[in-house]
Amino acid sequence: MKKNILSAIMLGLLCIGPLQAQELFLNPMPQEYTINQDGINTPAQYRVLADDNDALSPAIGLLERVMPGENEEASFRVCIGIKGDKNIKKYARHIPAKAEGYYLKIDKGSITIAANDARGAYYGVQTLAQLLALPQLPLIEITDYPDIPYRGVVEGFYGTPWSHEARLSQLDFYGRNKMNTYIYGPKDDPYHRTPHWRKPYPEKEAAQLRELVERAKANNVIFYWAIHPGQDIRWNEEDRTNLMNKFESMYRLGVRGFAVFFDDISGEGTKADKQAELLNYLDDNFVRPKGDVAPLILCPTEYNKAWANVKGGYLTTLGSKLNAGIQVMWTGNDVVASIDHPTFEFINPLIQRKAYIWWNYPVTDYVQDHLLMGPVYGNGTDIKDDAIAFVSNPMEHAEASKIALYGIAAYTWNMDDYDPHQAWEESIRDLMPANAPYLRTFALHNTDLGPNRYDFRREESENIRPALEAILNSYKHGEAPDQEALSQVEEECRAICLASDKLLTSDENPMLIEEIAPWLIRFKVLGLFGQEVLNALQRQALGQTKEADVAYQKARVLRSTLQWTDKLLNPQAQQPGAECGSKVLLPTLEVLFEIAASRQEKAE
Ligand code: BEU
Repeated sequence: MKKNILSAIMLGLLCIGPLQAQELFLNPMPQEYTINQDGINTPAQYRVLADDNDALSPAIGLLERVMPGENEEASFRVCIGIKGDKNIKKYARHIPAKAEGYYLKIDKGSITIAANDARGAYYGVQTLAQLLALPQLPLIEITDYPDIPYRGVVEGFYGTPWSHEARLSQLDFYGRNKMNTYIYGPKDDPYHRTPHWRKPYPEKEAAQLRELVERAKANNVIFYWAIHPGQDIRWNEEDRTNLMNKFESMYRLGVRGFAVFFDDISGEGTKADKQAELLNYLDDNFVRPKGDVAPLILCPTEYNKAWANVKGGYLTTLGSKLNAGIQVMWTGNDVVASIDHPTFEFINPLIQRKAYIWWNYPVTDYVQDHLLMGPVYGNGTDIKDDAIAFVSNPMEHAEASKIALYGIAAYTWNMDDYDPHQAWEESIRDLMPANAPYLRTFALHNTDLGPNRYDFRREESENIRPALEAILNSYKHGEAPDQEALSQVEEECRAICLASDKLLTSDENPMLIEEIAPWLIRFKVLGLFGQEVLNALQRQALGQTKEADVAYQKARVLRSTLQWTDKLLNPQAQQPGAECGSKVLLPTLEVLFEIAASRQEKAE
C-alpha cells in the first residue's frame, strides 16, 4: 500500500472522527488510499450519472442493490464510468492503467467511480459496498487494482463435489472479495471425466450449470468449465470432435471459459505433442473464433516439479508447441507446496509463459479426517510479476473453505499489504459474525493436516502451545507445573466445550455447521478430556486421592470416547475420523493423561 495514511498524518488529515484510519479494513485491501477526517451519512437518495454503456450494467446493478434510493431529482451524485466515458472524463488521469483497476472518491456531495474496464467499475462498487457497512461513509480516495490477473478457485478435488447451493454461495463470495475466476472441474463429476466426458449433461445438471454461469456473470466471475479426457482419450478425429461437441454444448449453456485437464492419468493421454496439438486445435477452431471466450487453460500431466522429467521433454514440448495464448497450470515444487519466486524460475522458462498456479490448499482429499481452517501463509509476496493466475483447490467442505479463500483473495489482490492473521480474523467474522469468537476457537485447533505424503504442515493451537510446552517441560524435570500455564490450558478446554456447544446449536450458518459437525462433536469431547486430565493431575498434586480418582476415571472414559469417535465420525471418508487439535493439543493431553495414570497406579 502506498503510505497515504502517512501523508494524511503529515497533512494533519488523519481522522479522529467517526473512523480511525488505522481501523479501515477492506477485503482485499486497496493498493492505495487516503482517508480524510469526517465521514458522511449514507445519502438516502442519490442520482446516478453514467454514460449509456452496456459494460456498466453489472456495476450499476450492484450499486442499486447495495445503496437503495436512486432518484433522478436527488442532489447527491454517484458518477460512474469506464475509461473513455464522458461522465468521468475529468477523472481519467486518476484511473490506474491496470486491468480491473478503478479510482473511487467519496466527498461530501458525491461518489465517483472511474474504472479502467467493466470489472474495475464493478470492483469499485464492491469496495463502496464494504464502506457502506461502516458506521459512517468515510471521505476517501482509493486507487486500486489486482496484483494477479486471474484469482479464484478451481473446484478440482476428489470426493463429493460441491452442491448447487454451495456453488451459488461461493460465486457471490468471489464477487464480494474480487476474485474473478471459478473453474469447474470436480474429479467425481462423471461428465467432467471418464466415463462420460464425451456426453452432454443430462437436463437437470445442465439447467443447474446454466444457473451457475448466470450467477457467475452477475458476480463478474469468469465461469470456466474443465474437461478431463486424458485417461481414455484416443488421439483421432472422432474424439477431437467429441470434445468440440462437448465444448459447444457447454457454450450453449453460457460457458465462456474452458480448460482441459490432463492431471493424474497414465498411458497414451500423457503425450505432450498430442496434448499440445489438441489444445491448439481447440484454441484455433473454438476459443478464438468465438470471440467472447477467455483464454484456454491446460493442466499438464507433469504439473509439479517433483513429477517433472525435464530431460524427457514433456514441459519443453508444451512450452514450444502450445499457442502463445494458452495458459498452463502448475502446482509448484510438489503436488502440495508453497509458491515462491524460485517456483517460477523453474517453470516459466520451460513453458515459455507465466505459470497459472493451481494451489492445492485448502484441499483435504488426501487427509479427509482434517479441516484446514487456519490462516493462509507461506507463499512469496514477490511473485506478482511471475504468475498469470493463482487459483485455490479447496476442501469438499465449501463453507469451511471460505476462511482460506478469503485470505487467498486478499493475498492475490494486494501482496504487499497482505496480513495472514488479520485476513484470518476477518474471515471468521465474515463467515459467522454472531458466533465469531466460537468459530475462532474452533478454527485455532483445526489447521494442520497431520503427517502426509507431501510433508505439508501448518501451525496449530498456537495460542496455547507455549503453555502446553511449559507444562510438559515441568513434568519432564520432575517439577510442579506453572500454575498460570495450567489455568490457561484449562481455560482453553472450557472455551473449546463452549465453542462446540454454541456452534452445534447455532442456526447462523447451517451449511457450515453441517459440514463441520463431526469435528464439532469430537472437539467437545477433546475439551472435556482436557479438563478432566488437568483436574486429575491437580487433585493428585494436592493429595486429594478420592477426587483425583474420580477425575482420572472420567478422563479414561473420555479418552475412550475420543478413540471411538475417531472411528465412527466421518466414516465414508478415505481417511475416516475427525481430527481436532491433533498436532499439539491432543498429543500433549495424551502425555499428561499417561502421567496421571502412572501416578494413579502408584497411589493405589
Ligand atoms: C490434491 O490432493 C490433489 C492433487 C492432485 N492429485 C490433483 N491434481 C492437481 O493437483 C493438478 C487434484 O485434483 C487433487 O485434488
